[in-house]
Amino acid sequence: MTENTSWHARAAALAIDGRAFINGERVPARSGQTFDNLSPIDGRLLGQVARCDTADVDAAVLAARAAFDDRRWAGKSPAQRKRILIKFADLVQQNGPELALLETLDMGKPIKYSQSVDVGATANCLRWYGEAIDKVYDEIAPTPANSLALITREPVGVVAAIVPWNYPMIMAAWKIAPALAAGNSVILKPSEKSPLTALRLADIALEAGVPAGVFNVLPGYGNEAGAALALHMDVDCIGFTGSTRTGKLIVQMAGQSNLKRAWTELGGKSANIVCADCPDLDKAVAAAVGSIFFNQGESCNAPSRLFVEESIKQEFLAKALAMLPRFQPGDPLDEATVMGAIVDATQMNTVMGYIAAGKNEGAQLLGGGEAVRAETGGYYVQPTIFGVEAGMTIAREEIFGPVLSVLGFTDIADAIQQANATPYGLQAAVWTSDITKAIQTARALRAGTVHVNQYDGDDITVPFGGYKQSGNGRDKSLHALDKYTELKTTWIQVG
Ligand code: TXE
Repeated sequence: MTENTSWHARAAALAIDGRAFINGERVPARSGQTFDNLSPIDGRLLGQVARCDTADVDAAVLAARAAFDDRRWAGKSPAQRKRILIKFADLVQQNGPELALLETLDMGKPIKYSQSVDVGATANCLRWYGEAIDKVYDEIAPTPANSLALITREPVGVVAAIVPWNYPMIMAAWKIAPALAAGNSVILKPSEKSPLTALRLADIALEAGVPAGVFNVLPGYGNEAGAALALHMDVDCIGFTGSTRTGKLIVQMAGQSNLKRAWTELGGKSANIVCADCPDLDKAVAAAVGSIFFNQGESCNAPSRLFVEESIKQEFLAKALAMLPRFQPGDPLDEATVMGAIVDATQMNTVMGYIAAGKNEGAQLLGGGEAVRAETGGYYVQPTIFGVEAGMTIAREEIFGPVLSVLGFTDIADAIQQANATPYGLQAAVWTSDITKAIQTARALRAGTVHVNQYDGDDITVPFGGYKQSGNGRDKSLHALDKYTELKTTWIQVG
């Protein structure tokens, strides 16, 4: 049996449990309602998933609040929470093949990456915050001698995490790991397009020793379960990753209700600037192409705007186009596939709509541009490269698909001005051999992360998040703990 048939065989044998997870138990939605969970690989019905709404949110918040108030989790020492989170990470790794398969079936990414990237990063994130939490010290303020002022961090309480479908497990882990490490109770709402791994994470957390009520998962639609969480008067904090449009609603709903702390990680239109003095053109081409087509282009930090200095643009484009064949979409369950299916019909229509807009507005289609593999019943789009002018729709708006927009520039000041001319500010990159130019450009780019002479440098130790309408707050690194803790001052009279 080849790997390919083996993944197909495992997929056929997989039992899907789409029930919610509240207070340590799998339960149907209070209303009894479910929705169809379809695979973008072939349109196949994977199973029914609980359609949670306000009643389920109320039940989960009640359970989370009770768990927080009786301190069954917050009251554990950081070293105890550490042990449980590390066990949670180990179990994620042990269940890796099943979790990878669920992720691939649910959102269409290649199995090769679900295993190596998504499972690995999720386990690593849980382990990292587990290991970190008993090494974080509080502070004593430099007050007058007759006082002792302690500045301590306390968990914020009940945290809601609303996450998207592009990296379902990783996006969940980036929020639940620091929130749980800090002692909060958590309610996770996965995207309706990809709820399966989040539900399995809840089973695994319980097995690892996270007490009932501390971690709850509510699958459902954004305007039902999601909005009920954002509006809830007893949710203390909400961590959101998704579109800028929904991020604005989340912040509004937080303000309309109890002013819960609202943290957002939103869209991007990241600029990748390649100067003529780029130290390694082949590496720059491979990074530009590999990073936009990774995950079918469904990455908020994808470098979707490529700026190439005019003097090397033709050479660069020739090399980029030569790489397209290796990114042709294939069966996500085949281990050789590097680009899989678009998450659903709606998203594929959005992507194809942008491709049509590019053609209509006179952008130069250099490669790709077609939907393919329709005979599978799934949703696949060719890796696509357009030569564009600033101002065209596809040069400005986030497409969230495998579409690269290429622009030119004459000097670095021009490149910086164009790169910053966007409402987004998630990531950016500059390729140059000139260290002064690299640093000055990195300083001038308004983005949460600026890459220099690479694009994929990243790990859990560094913050991730955006400037401007790419959101506020930061996931990953010790800084993420700030979002899920309150600062308390305790002023003690001494003598
Ligand atoms: O995101 P949504 P969608 C961008 C990307 C993509 C577009 C649409 O441009 O094309 O968003 O994707 C929940 N109250 N990104 O529609 O709608 C929803 O159920 C509360 C960028 O999937 O923002 C899901 O759990 N919650 C991004 C989550 O919000 C609501 C990743 C994200 O969904 C809600 C994903 C509401 N009213 C998409 N409406 C990135 N930066 O990584 C929806 N939700």
